[in-house]
Amino acid sequence: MPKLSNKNKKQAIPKNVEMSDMWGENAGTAKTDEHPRATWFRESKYAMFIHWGLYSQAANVWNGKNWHGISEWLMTRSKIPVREYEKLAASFNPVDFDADEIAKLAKAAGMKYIVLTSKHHEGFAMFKSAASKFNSVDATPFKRDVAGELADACKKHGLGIGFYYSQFLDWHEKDGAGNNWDFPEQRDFDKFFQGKVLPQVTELLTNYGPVSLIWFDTPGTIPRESSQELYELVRRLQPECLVNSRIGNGMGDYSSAGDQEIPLVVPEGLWESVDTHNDTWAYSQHDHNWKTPSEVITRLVKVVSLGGNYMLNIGPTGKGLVPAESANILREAGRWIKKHEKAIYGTDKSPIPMQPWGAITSTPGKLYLHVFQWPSDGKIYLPGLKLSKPQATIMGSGKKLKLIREKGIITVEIPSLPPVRPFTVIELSYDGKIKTEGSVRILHPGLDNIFEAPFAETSNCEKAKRQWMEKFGDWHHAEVIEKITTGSKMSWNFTAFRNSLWRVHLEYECHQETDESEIEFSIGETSWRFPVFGTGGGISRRTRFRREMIGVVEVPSFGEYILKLKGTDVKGNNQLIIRRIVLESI
Ligand code: FHN
Repeated sequence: MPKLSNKNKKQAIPKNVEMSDMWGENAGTAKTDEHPRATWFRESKYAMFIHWGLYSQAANVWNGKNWHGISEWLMTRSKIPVREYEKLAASFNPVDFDADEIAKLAKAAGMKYIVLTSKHHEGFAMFKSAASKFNSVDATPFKRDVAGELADACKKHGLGIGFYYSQFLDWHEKDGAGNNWDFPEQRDFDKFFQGKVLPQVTELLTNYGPVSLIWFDTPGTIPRESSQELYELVRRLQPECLVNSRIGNGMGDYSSAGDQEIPLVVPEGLWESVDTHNDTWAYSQHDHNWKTPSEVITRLVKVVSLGGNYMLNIGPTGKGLVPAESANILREAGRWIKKHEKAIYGTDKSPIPMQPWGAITSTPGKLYLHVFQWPSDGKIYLPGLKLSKPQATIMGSGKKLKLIREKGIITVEIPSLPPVRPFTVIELSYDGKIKTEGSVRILHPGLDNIFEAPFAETSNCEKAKRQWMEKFGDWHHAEVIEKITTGSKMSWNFTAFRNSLWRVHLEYECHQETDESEIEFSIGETSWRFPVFGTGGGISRRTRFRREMIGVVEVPSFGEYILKLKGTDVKGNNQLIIRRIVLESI
């Protein structure tokens, strides 16, 4: 084992770590983008995350009480004393665990690498560790090295292996962060860091062959020197191994977005979205809220169209089995992915934002149009694109589709029903380089046209991101416009094809004190004022967004338009936030 430096200062860390520290400020944005070690990551697109540990056996029940939300936090939610929690290890015997089956499932799902929780916040290592006996080999009747078995299975099946490691929170250790029910006294973080974190990460990077990535988490208030030392350790032991941004202090090779966050605008640099199949990461016996195959595909494609990787989590049971519903859904989505692999792996982001009908992925000379909503007018519009000699076919059947230029906009003529379920992909080839020009938003008849906050021009108000939990640890995200006052202005440009009629919906959240504030809506010559109403509670606690119909508007003819909102009488201070405007086709 390499000698570990001792340059960290003894540092006391706060006793309470808030949920909001989980990935927040400290998780920064990673920089490595063009480095060759990132190539496999950029091409892979889809990965399996596995949350598996002692908490999986408890399955969100403790002493007869059911908990809801992320089950790997049971120890802290129930304030379970370390000695009592250790008993879970004494009975941990997941005889149904079969690393090979999990690797095969990942393959069938279309995933290219697996990331396992080698040690989550509970402090229990799913691998043989000389640094702590609290591990799957030494502390359980199971006596097996889970990380090792999975690494071997991944190698056998041509998948990458990565390890999640909680470097800051460790509820089992007196000096780790987070456990103030057993250890209320001041802690010596560096002692824990030198004595457990560095040795265990060294073990992970020494004993299991090439590791594709180390996935650190919840940096909280980890000292900069510790993040730095950890990063250097990874670089020294495995120069090709990637590190995510949750190592903390703005370090890492790529950025992990917030839990379950799919942004609307392309993030900077190399990035991933981490999602879970239901509303918990580890197994919870109460959670059956699985994302369907269509939802899995849609979420994957959206992320890929923004240039990111999608890592979707599964939570095996205490016996080591992947819940059947979860496995079946992943396989079902995988069948579609396999048929459309050229449109996913090795692709790049879309040249234009999400369209009302779906999302685009690209390779040089090709655009892949993933049609989530099949337009009833038989047309797919590609606003803002200039392509030389474009040709369109239906992916899979090779059936040619007619392309026309209608009023300067490339339009693909499609059959009345989607030939492939759940989604049809249209492959569009062209010569030379793609050019973007003019408005990238067109009102698409027959579909909901969504004007999202981050795409607005604003004055006297600001764009922001909001995040909140529904169930405990079940994060939701919204991109909004905030600080709206009287005189604030928001606007979105778009092209309309022809005369058309639209029902207008506004999605917003409004504090009770701002009830009955007044906003003006306009498109072209048409404008009216309407009230917004208190949506209850304070802003951004649980989801309080309300989508409300505010009127019907006629767009008179073909042309360029601007949709405008203006605060005409807004009460209170920063108590109205607008998420989006939707024009529903009538
Ligand atoms: O606290 C953890 C949580 O349990 C889970 O592991 C997620 C996965 O991204 N990360 C932390 C919260 O962001």
